[in-house]
Amino acid sequence: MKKINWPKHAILVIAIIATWLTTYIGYKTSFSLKIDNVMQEFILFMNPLSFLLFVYGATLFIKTTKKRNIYLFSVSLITSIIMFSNAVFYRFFSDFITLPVLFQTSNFGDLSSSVFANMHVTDIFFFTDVVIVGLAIKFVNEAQTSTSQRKIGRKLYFVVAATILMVNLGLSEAQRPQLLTRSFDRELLVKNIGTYNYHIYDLFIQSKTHAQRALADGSELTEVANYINANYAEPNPEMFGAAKGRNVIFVSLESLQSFVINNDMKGHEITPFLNSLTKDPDTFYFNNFYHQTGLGKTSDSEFIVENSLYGRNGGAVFFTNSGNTYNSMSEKLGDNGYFTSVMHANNRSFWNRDIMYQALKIDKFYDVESYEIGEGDAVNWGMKDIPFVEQSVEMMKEMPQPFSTRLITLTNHHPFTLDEEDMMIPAYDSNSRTLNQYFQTVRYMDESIKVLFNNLKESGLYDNSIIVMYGDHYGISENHNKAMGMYLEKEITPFDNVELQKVPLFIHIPGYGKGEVSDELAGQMDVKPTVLHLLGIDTKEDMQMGSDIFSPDHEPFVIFRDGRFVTENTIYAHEVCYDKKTGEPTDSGACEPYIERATTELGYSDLIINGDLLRFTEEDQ
Ligand code: GP9
Ligand code: MN
Repeated sequence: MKKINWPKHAILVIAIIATWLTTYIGYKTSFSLKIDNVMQEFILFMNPLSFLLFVYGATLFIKTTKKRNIYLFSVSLITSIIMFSNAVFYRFFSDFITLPVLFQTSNFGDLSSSVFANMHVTDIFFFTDVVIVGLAIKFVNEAQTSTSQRKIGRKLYFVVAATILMVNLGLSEAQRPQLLTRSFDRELLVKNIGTYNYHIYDLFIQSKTHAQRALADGSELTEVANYINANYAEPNPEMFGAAKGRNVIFVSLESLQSFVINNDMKGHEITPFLNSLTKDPDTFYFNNFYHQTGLGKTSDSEFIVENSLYGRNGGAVFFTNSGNTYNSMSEKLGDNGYFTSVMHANNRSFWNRDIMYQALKIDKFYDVESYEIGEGDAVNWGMKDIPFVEQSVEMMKEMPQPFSTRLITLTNHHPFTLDEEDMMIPAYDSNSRTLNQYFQTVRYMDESIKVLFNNLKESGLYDNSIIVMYGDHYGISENHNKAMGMYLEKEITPFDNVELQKVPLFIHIPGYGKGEVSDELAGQMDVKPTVLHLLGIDTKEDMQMGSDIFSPDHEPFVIFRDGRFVTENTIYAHEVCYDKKTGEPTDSGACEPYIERATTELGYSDLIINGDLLRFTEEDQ
């Protein structure tokens, strides 16, 4: 090659462009990232850039050419190894690497045996940039800069890099609000902030978790156990074992709030099937039941139902503490001969479910790959609920019995969109499109539950099963208070906002005949002990915050993740104590004794999770 004089920093520019393009082409060829619009494609294209500018940019601080070149070459090599490893991992797990997966020993067996099988010759492509950088170092003869030039240029360079990062984050936030605070999906993270930034983010979250865990030694456990024992509620002898040996079919009713049950919207019944269930002699319908989720939304509801513990205050516990030891309902059911699973037609990495389900000892996850999504079967976030339940029942027929499964519905999810042919009632006409459409998607979900019941009956599974259905969290946020006020014909106060956190709970026991509408004040925390007791499984030794709703000792006290709470006579919200009957602020003395209890209980739950304390109970056993 003829020696030409290249501009200063030519190698740096070549390295950045080479790695940038290699990464982008890698995205397109090795991962199936769903891109819905041009903006998402643009974000995907730009997302490696800010990271590469920063990391490669460190060469601007290195004085000698030799060291600079070694650094550039190493960066290109490391980024290539990261992309290559993710590609190989993705072929097997349809997911990106997260640190806990590398540390979970149970995964390692799978990993090492499949790593080689999943390498392709074409993966050499990932190292294209390394070759390019190598050649550039060898053949490019770049001009040198003076020290003063260097300083000005450097500043400008990092301002540009930071600007690109900001633009990237801004566009991502617009596409996916709360992407980083809720961290709901690795695929979304990679699509929006890029693989490299994602790994830094993952490292940050995981190291925070590890530090807290390292400081715990199990001595806190006694205090927590004392609190839990003191609140234990003896099962109701009449209900204990009432459904012994039966299959359990949980249904997580997406975004379903109680205000629609036995209610109408301009004369249209919103949930005709669920309404009929409230009057059904085989059903217990709980109309004074609250969700207790935080930022982790659906995943928090799953966490609560599985563990009878609170999710985390910030971020989703499914992400932050998937490496913990738990004593989950699924594990207990497994120990009692049950085959346990979750059925949900979404990608497996969403909410980190694939990893967390291993920690919860769930035998199988029927994710989107288990479903056939035909023409017209998808809307909004994915598969429609009706084909979803139809195919789920088909798969249930094949499960070893007794089984426990959790169907997670999806159609009634924000922004509540529906195909014309699935609209069974008209939209509402407030100023909130969200609320207007909500009634229609709820109506559709109700229909899917009817299909579920019919298909279970046809399959022969119905008689030997119980069906436990609950709303996972609110669907209409406080941003829509005005429209909500119009529908409910009242002004929505902080008191009403607490009341609107009521979600339905149905426990349907075919053939039972003594069901009723119960106004026992309860929350999602209570589901685990209630259901286990129905199956005749003891929970006396369990580290759980809830208690059996059927128990005569069940305490009517529900604490929200954010510290608000509900008692028999009061509601406490934003430091105001409300009288439950009038909805008006009342003497704070009425709430006082519970304020401390709420703080203590949330604190103990956090202690268990942050310190991974249940690992110490396992060691005891
Ligand atoms: C995603 C579904 C919805 O798989 O569970 O999650 P959400 O946004 O409701 O937490
Ligand atoms: Mn949800």
